Amino acid sequence: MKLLPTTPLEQVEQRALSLFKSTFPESGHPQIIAHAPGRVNLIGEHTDYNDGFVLPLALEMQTVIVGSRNGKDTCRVASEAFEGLVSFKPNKDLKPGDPLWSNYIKGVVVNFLRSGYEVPAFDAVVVSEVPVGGGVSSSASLEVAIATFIEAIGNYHLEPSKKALFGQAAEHEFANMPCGIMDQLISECAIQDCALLIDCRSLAFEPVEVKDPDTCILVCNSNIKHQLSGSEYPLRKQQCKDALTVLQSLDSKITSLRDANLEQLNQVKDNMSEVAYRRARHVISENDRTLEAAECLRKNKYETAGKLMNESHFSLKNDYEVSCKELDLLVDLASSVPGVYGSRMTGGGFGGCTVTLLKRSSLSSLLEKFEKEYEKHTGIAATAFVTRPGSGAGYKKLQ
Ligand code: GAF
Repeated sequence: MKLLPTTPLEQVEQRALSLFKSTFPESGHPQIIAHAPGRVNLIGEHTDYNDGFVLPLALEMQTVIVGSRNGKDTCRVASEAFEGLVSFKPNKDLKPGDPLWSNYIKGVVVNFLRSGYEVPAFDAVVVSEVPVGGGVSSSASLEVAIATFIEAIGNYHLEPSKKALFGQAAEHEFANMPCGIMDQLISECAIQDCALLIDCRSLAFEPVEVKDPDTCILVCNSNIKHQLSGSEYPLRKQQCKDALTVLQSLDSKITSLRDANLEQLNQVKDNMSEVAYRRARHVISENDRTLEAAECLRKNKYETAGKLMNESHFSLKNDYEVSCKELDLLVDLASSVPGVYGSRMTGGGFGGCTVTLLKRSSLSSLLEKFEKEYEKHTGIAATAFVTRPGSGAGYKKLQ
């Protein structure tokens, strides 16, 4: 299996500049070029909306937005990936509609306006290297890229967490996806060569360096597309809430699953459904695993970090039930290759990607294994890329 190449940011920016010129030939040279990355989460899955801990890193793959104020009352946006020009007036009454990709943009615009920021009408183009529907946060990278673009054309300086929250709100209201804050926060705040241990309650984070040259991070796309705005993600949230309500009868200081431990959960086990119990067991144990994994990575203890990743997958598969047979197969295949420390599904689940931590010297054996076995068993070809932790969103003024 060949690895997907990583396109340097400058090349993606060049594509966006050319697209801007061909889409808006009358507009002259654009004023702003903004970018924001996709993400892969090393560990800490389905914990963010339970006030818990996550350990994601930014991909080197980015969404780039190039554009200018247009001095009119209507925004016009084009995307390299989709036909047509989208037009809308930047006002608080904007509603979601077609095409779907433009909702992430409109949703962020509305959130700026509601918070009292003026959004000048703009012409812009979107070019993205982040695979869509691959579970690596293409939508969060678009939200954060447009928030960064608006910050730049408005000459604003927003708290990073505020931009992330605008993106999250856009996702909730304009894409019907009640996500947590992990994807937008890492896209905004990522630090080169580091994963971030994020406390999703306070939104504080600590960098955890991941730059050992002998170790690498492989992201493998099952190429099964998930549709998270379907019923499963909100259902998991509800089941966590059900478990929380029961835990609160034990101790009113428990305001989210993050505050509970397994001993407390076991004390109230008989008062909740078996499903709610397993969902809570995943979240509580995943928080512990995430804190421990961050500590292990800080000390270069990859064997233990990998073991925690394997345990995370097991818990997501059996207790949280968000994996699928294709992801399980990729994890099993990875686990059978010597030199692989650990592997797990990453992101919301039901398809998308796995993340594997391994010795660099074992990379070719792992790729060979995927090549030989995955398509044979699923009828689908997987794709993979190696990533180092990239940096977060940013922009340049061009004139
Ligand atoms: C999706 C969501 F958008 C995140 O907020 C997070 O909940 C993740 O699924 C699961 O950890 O990516």
